[in-house]
Amino acid sequence: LTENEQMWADLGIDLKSHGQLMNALGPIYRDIYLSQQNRPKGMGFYDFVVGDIHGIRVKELREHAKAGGKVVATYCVFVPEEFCWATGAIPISLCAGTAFSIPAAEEVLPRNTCALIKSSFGFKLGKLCPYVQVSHLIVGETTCDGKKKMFELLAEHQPVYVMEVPNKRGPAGRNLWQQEVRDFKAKIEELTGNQITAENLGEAIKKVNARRREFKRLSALRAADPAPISGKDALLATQVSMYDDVERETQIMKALNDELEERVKKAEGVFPKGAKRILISGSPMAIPNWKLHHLIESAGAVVVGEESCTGSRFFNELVPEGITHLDEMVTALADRYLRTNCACFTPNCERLDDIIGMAKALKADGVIHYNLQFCHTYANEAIQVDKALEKAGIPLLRIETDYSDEDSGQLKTRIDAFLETL
Ligand code: BJ8
Repeated sequence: LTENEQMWADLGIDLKSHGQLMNALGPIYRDIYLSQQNRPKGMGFYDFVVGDIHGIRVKELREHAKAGGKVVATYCVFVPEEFCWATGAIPISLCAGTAFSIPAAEEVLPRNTCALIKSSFGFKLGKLCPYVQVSHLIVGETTCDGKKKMFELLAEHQPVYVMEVPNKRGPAGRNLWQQEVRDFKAKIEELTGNQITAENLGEAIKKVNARRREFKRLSALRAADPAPISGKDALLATQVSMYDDVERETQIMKALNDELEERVKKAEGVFPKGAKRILISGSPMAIPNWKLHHLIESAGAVVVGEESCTGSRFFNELVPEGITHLDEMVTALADRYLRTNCACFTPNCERLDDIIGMAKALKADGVIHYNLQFCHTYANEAIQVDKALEKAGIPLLRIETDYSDEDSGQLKTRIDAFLETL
């Protein structure tokens, strides 16, 4: 066994299936990513990370665990990562973006469940993901019914803690969420044996904000025409930063942004000036889900932004800094997370404003609404997105898909036809 294989075996991974997954990912990454022209040098880090996707970072997490540290896994941007960093735990967002892990999940879950839920559950059931295996606690949320019930099943295999997210943002919803955030804080303190203080939480808030600021900077740079970076690369940076070390990511992103700034000054881009510009809006794209970006960019357009949890909802809102009283800090932090404009809220008008605001700021020619099949919240909200964009005069294409490649031909035809109209 290689060093990695030994580590995976120690973590209880099914080496045979896992080997097939790794063998499949290499060529996909080469086709989708390494085939791109004129990529920023700063993407080298991400190529390196994906080249050893279940190796180097897992090793770091394992060493952290061996030294007594905790690893906390999440699926949703509602879970406040600052509490983890404050107590010396490492938060990681789990992969849920491949069809490969779905057959294992379909032995248990109904087939008409969203691919993201099936993929995450399948990673555990199929013993395919070393990140799941290395985690001490999985934190779920009640954002949608499918996920909520899946977490009950997941809890039969690994410790799971579920945060309740309210359906409405009014005073009652806010009170509930404030309490949920305080309960989660207590849970993390209990898990790590470390107290959260104004000092360590203040530090954590600054660290996570610093990474958010670099992502906001990246987002602003993508407004340039020609676009200095492909949508695929920007998406990858977001996906990786969700499970990487927060300070390292800030440094890597800073260097990447410095490079992109130079490109913008020289009017250098990855697509010719005037290429059609697309904003994506909708369900998150968990790693390694690069399907829609790849289809759009293969058709000659460029993705300039993602109104998504693997996009703006991950970094747009900062937590206020400079508060010195711990309880006030926690209140401000909870309020920040409540401003995540997820379709699980009713109403969720703020999201419509975000889409229009981003489309204008990024000079998008059109919006593609991305909906995972069987995701009812986003599918129904898409009707309102449609109306709002029509009123704003912004063209929209609505796409519903999953992780398989079966519909690629049909999607390509629809995307080509949409681009023609822009
Ligand atoms: S804050 S978008 S990460 S819940 S796609 S599993 S909603 S059926 S992912 Fe999400 Fe948090 Fe909201 Fe963001 Fe359910 Fe829909 Fe599947 Fe979804």
